[in-house]
Amino acid sequence: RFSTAALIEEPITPPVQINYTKLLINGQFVDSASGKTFPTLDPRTGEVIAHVAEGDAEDINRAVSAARKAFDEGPWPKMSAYERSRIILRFADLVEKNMKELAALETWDNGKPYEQALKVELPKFVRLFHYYAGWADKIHGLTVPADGPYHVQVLHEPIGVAGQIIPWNFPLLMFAWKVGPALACGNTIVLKTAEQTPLTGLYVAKLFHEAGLPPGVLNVVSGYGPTAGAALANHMDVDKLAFTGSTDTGKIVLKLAARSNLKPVTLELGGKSPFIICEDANIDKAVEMAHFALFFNQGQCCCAGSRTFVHESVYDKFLEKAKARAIRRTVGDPFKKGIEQGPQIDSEQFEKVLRYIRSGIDSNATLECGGERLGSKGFFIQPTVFSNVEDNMLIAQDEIFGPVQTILKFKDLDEVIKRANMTPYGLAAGVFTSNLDTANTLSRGLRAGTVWINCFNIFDAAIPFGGYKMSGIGREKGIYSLNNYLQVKAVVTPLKNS
Ligand code: TXE
Repeated sequence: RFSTAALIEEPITPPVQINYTKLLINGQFVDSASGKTFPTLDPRTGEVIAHVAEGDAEDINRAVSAARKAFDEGPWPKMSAYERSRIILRFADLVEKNMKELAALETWDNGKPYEQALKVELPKFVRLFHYYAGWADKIHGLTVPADGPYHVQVLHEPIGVAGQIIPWNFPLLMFAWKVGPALACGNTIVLKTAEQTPLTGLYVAKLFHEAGLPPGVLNVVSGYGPTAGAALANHMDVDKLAFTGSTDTGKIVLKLAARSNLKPVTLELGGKSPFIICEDANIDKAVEMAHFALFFNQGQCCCAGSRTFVHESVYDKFLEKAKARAIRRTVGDPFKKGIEQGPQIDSEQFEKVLRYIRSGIDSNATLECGGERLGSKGFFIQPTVFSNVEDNMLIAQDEIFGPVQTILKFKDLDEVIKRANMTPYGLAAGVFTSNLDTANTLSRGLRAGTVWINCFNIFDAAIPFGGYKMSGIGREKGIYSLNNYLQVKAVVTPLKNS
């Protein structure tokens, strides 16, 4: 029943060249200290796109030294905030000029639809840097009243060398969420990209240097987690760590940070977000939005609406339409126009998703559609819908991170709030209703960092994002992210020095 017309016979040649595959340390592209490289693969075919320098602990040391020097000796943290903001804006202009190449590189390395990369993610990337460039010269401290004859200033200073570890599902956006606020506050950075998607991070870091960023301020190291990533989390000279990835790895980096120098850590981790469709919801819109909430980006979103709770009175109608929508989803070469879904990122994630699908079938959820790989090449999976899902099934508990919608039935609000919260995660939630009281009750009752009402996946630069419970620590984007990258210093002076 799925159209395989769009599937790959011959993959479309990406309209971009790969120019940057080395590590970017102290403003220079360099080989890794060990001379080793690793392959990055095309998820459409599993074939090698390029060999990239493989950074490990020694390269992290070199990058941290460069970032330390750039922080301690300047000019970046001491430069006027206005100048810093100008460099960030110039960078954003260069990204705008190179949007097509960047989108093509992102699609090639990650497998996401080219139109999504070009029309959604790159504009959001640029917008985020505009937003934080705007903050750069508006970050300031306070004076506070104290008991006694004291003048008390509270200074907000950059925190120092920031270590940042990002995942592969949104390589460019995760770069922006991390780098934008850190630079606006005057910090220097060592960023480790995900081993599956090293290409766009190197490209944009190069553009940052063209825009006038001084050497050593932004260092990008490609490499694996247990080597390069762990070395960064464990480093004694890194002053702050920001991580996005799985909850298990989040625990590892938090331990490394504690064991080394107690650097503060922000974590943006996994989720199992509820998407709740109430009896008074506009069903057609709810179907479309629930579909988008789960299937967007091949289902590889930390905030994916991966538990679709539907009120019993509209359940059958919703299910029929949700299934029809999933069957209509266009899957194929992400470079092809009109394709909604590309391949999963790699064989590991592909196998993981298929394992969860088998577990759903074994636990007697009803497989409404999909359930298998699509084609014989690359990592494509059929859009899959399960109904009659129960809370205790693995597919309703674990983060599947793939195109698998699980539909559950509920009777009343108290019940659905309780069930929606019955998870170690708390990243996001969706609510579909036309009743204001219901919307208010649910948005107050759900323990999640974001509640989208009659919408989903709204990622404005100004809106904070992050998780309750095991979905993370801290918030990114908006004004909240600035605090992650600032130290607070109280300076106390007697009013009269007598
Ligand atoms: O994640 P990891 P993986 C979830 C999703 C997915 C699962 C596994 O469920 O199926 O995690 O994906 C680096 N020290 N999310 O294995 O391992 C790694 O190199 C330091 C949710 O890809 O967490 C990469 O740069 N760093 C998520 C980053 O951590 C380490 C996005 C993420 O990889 C490390 C991705 C170590 N010991 C996956 N081990 C989200 N929240 O959006 C790995 N890394």
